Amino acid sequence: MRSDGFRRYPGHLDGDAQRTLLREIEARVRCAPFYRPIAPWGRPMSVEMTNLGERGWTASPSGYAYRRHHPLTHAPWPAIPRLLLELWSDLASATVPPDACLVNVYRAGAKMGLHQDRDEADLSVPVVSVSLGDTAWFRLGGPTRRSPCERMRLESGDVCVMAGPSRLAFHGVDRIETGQSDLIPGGGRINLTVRRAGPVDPIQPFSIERALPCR
Ligand code: MD3
Ligand code: FE
Repeated sequence: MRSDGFRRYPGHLDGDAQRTLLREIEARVRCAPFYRPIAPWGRPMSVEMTNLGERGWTASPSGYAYRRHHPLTHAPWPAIPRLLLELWSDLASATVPPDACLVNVYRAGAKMGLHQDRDEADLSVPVVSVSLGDTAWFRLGGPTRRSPCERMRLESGDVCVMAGPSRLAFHGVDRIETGQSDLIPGGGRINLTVRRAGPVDPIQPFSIERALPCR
């Protein structure tokens, strides 16, 4: 158990829920195909991506940004499946709804270097992640690149919540371990991260001038 707000729920989604969610993702990917982003330093990433929701995380030679449209089709991203919205309300303890879901696909050999997630407008809102398919060797550190890392295997159906200080922890995926799940045809892993990317409206300050008189 970590004390930094990171929580893991091993096997939170059973086989039926995983298959249902995968089918919903596959249907949406037909409208918003996976693509391989070019990192700002010019090399294609080993992970393929697409997004769901109002905003989607994109990488390109001009940098990282949340965008409202798919960079190749220019269509708005498909909707976030209901199961993910329910996970968010059950686990994120956030007062705002999510507006983005990054979908990462790891085929054999794909990995993700150590990084922080800081492109969202409000970095205090938690992130909820769902793993499907092959097992990831995940590395979770702390607030600096040199913080000690904990290694864990993320398996199909596992859900993680990054709240509190862990929201800004460095993390990465070292490698994919095949043969642990037959969920994804041809093998591979899909990770879904449900997020609030856009600004969180401040509470409207109470104004006596605006208050309606009682009658
Ligand atoms: C810790 N994804 O999409 S999921 C990412 O497996 C990302 O695809 C990895 O890192 C993946 O940005 C890791 C677990 C995860 C997701 C978001 C986090 C851990 C996190 C955000 C902050 C801290
Ligand atoms: Fe990340």
